[in-house]
Amino acid sequence: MTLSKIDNPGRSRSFQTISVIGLGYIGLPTAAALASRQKHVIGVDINQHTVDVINRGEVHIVEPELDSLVKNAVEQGYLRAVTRPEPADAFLIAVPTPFKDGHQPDMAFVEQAALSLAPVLKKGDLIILESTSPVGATEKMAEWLAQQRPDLRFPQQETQNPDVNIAYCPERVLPGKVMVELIKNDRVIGGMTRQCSLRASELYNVFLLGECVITTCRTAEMCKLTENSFRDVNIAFANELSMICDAQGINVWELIRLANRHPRVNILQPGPGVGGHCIAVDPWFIVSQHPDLARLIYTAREVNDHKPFWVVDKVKAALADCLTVTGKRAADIKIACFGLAFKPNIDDLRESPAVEVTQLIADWHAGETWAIEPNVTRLPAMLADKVTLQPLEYALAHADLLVMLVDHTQFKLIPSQQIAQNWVVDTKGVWR
Ligand code: SAJ
Repeated sequence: MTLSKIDNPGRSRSFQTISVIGLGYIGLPTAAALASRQKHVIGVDINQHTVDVINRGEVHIVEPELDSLVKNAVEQGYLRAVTRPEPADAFLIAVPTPFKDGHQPDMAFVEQAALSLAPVLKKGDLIILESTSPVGATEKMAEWLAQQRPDLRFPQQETQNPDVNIAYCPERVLPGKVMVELIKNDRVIGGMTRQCSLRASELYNVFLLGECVITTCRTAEMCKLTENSFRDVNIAFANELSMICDAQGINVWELIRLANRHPRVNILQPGPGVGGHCIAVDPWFIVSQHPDLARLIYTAREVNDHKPFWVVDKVKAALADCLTVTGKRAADIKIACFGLAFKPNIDDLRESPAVEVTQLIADWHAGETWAIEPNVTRLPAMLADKVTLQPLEYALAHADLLVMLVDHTQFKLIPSQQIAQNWVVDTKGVWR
């Protein structure tokens, strides 16, 4: 069901102090959005450096508009950061949920957050889990809390009027557009009970322009996993097509453009693989709970994870051809990798297939491997000793083999006549 602002006036005064646990790329923007609505926000993070940076009114992550919001919130006294939870009316948990060996979800940070806030919980509080989680995680968290606080009644014990309300509300924001999407996107609100959902909606309506759509916590957990798995499966389709088209001598980007003129076809874009902290991780949460049923989701992960290796094989073939034609030694060939970020026009290199491809090339290639990444000034540690960061113009003028990995705007603007190299592996169809 959809909850309108009339059902749920939202600008409620019932949350005076709100605690956000985990001040990363979701928690900090959410804390800043709440503080910008004159709520007193206590941000909690186990990392002392993060806490110090925020308390100086600065940010430790790059996201448009976030720096000014945090600066204002700290200066006006609406946001402060600490390392241990303090009493609040609502607790919003946005800590990482990576996977362990065998792609099993690692809920240790959620458990740690729940155990650390349990001592300061009081009757009337609301707890919201935002971290991407396997189905059943919210109920598990409620069990951990109930074990710590036998003096309080939780929704699994008292469905009508529990002392503490608990809900699962996944974040759905796109890196690079977080502050816009945080406010505009609809929210899926999965309360453990209907009352829990209503309380959680009231909290989000402090800053939300989108709608709060109420469901159960298990459906909300699955909804988040579904959204990112949907995207992963669709990108895998594009990546698989790109490999088939390459074998057939067909331009995959032209093919997709043509196929997408069908009114019911909308194929995504192939690339060097799938990166980021969500799409390459979340589908595993479904697979880990249903290895026998999640066959398509599993295969999509395999296709996307395999793509960097396929790209490296294309680079190896291009180099072999280059050596044959020029008569040069491999040690004399300079390979320039364009882009390291996990997607265009951001500076985030974590879990990036472009970094993986560049690393694989540098590990194997006898000559120099260069990276061209206008969004960073320093290479990540795993590339630092074997790859050189080069300016765009220098690489275009001096490299022998170009590998296009990320379609940053700067790269798309390079006129094709400026690309003099005979050997180009273009994973994004930019220089076709
Ligand atoms: N990619 C392609 N081809 C495409 C689209 C994307 O290869 O056509 C690649 C990108 O280059 C990148 C990866 O997929 O490597 C992921 O990029 P993305 O833009 O699809 O998604 P993220 O990881 O930045 O953000 C996603 C979003 N989820 C969906 O769009 C369903 C975002 O809304 C979520 O909040 C976020 O994951 C998250 O935190 O879960």
